[in-house]
Amino acid sequence: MTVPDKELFLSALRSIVGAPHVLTEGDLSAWELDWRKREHGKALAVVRPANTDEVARVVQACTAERISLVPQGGNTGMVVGSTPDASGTQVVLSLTRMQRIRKLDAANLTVTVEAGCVLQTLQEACEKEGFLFPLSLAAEGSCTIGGNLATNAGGTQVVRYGNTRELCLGLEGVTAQGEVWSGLTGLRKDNTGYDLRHLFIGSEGTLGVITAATLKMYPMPKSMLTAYASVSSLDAAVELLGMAHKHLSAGLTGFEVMGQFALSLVRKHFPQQRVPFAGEDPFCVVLEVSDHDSEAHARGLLEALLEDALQDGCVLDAVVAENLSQARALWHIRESIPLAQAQEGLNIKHDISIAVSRIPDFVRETDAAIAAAHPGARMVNYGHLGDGNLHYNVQAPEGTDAEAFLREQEKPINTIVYAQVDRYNGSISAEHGIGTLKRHKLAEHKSPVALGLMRAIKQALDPHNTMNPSAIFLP
Ligand code: FAD
Ligand code: 2HG
Ligand code: ZN
Repeated sequence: MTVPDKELFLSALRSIVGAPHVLTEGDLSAWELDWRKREHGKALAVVRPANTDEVARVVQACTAERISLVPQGGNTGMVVGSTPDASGTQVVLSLTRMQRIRKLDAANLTVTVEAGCVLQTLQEACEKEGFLFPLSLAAEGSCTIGGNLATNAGGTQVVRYGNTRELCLGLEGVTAQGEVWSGLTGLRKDNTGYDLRHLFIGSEGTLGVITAATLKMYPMPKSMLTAYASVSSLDAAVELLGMAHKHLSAGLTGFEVMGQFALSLVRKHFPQQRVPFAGEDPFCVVLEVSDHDSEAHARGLLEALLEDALQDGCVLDAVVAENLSQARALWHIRESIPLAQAQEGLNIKHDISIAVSRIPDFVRETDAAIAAAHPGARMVNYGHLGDGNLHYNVQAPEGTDAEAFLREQEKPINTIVYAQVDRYNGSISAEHGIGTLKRHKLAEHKSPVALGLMRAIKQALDPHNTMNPSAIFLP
């Protein structure tokens, strides 16, 4: 695009959203740099529409000029999917001005919300009316509903409530041609042909822009109790999970595992947090029970589970939170691991899923393979064990240059881990998505038939390849 054309294009954008909401100057790193600080792109402009109509007109203006758009919510994604490339030719479409909760329908147990609403704001709004919006992740103070849907985010409550996909009953979106699709039905049953919402969920901004959604709410449980237990091995953690399913049934709402090295990073970088136990047992678990009867009932169930598990030997030690602030503190330990990892330095992330029963063998074998090939590499194992989703991360050897480690060893380490994931019939992305960071890996690990179908969908919905063209697919 030549400079006069560029000026014309920018003035068209300004006339749609207002000049203060087309950013081209100054420090744009909040929109151009990804959360993990892996890539600093360069935007043609950051455009901040206020409503769906403005989104549609911005998309029309971009498509007419074949200008690429990168939709962005809270920019907390883990796979460099929400920031522009370095070309200076992509528009970042930031949805954060669209935050309205349009309707809370108590009888239908649904809430309709705009894409830029921050997850925590929605949780709090539902709670105020006595409902639970169960999606929960450490980035909830800044990630948005649009981003959660576009990545099909998981988090810590999936074991009971499912991923974001399971929480979504309807969508409103803008197509790559700039048309508005209104699908905010709130229906639990609707078999009128293809279910379009499922195409947009998890599409990482590559098919269109999500502008609003109708989501499920649940009655707020009477009691939610948290326990923290140490276990001697991952096998013991899996055994405890099985016992928890039996004892608690649908009352089990969270089950997270944390390796001792991951916890040591929390101790090191957040010394104000009181991490239970001495730090000698290889793994700890945080689990949560929700109960619609009473706190006493919930406590009874949880204590019976832990007594059985202590007797059985799969749990070595355990504490149950006495009150909400203790429960929050225990969850905070788990949620601080990604932040502690970031403080420790750049790191390699593998967000994988494998059948729960096979995770202990996977970790034993893969740890050994990496230790042999990359001496000193530090394995940071933790994650959503209840869903078979492990964050199998790798930190550079202590005291070494993390940038050099990533440059030289990320590829061979990825190769080891993903070959193992294939051997175990797992997935190379359980919840973070593909973004730009893993698109070459997707091409290697997805079947050609599946990739062909995905490309056909992309071609049909976004024929000019203007919607987040660098994400998911290799050029
Ligand atoms: P962004 O990062 O802005 O965007 C993510 C992707 O969605 C991009 O491809 C973008 O183009 C697209 N997108 C954003 N908004 C829209 C829209 N309105 N329409 C179309 N496309 C759009 N993820 C989990 O799944 N589980 C976790 O437990 C978890 N924990 C995290 C903890 C921390 C500390 C951090 C930093 C991140 C964590 N994440 C987790 C990753 C991240 O928070 C989620 O992927 C989240 O859903 C991204 O939301 P966002 O608004 O920040 O999206
Ligand atoms: C979590 O579960 C997030 O905390 C982040 O998905 C995982 O940083 C990671 O690898
Ligand atoms: Zn996670």
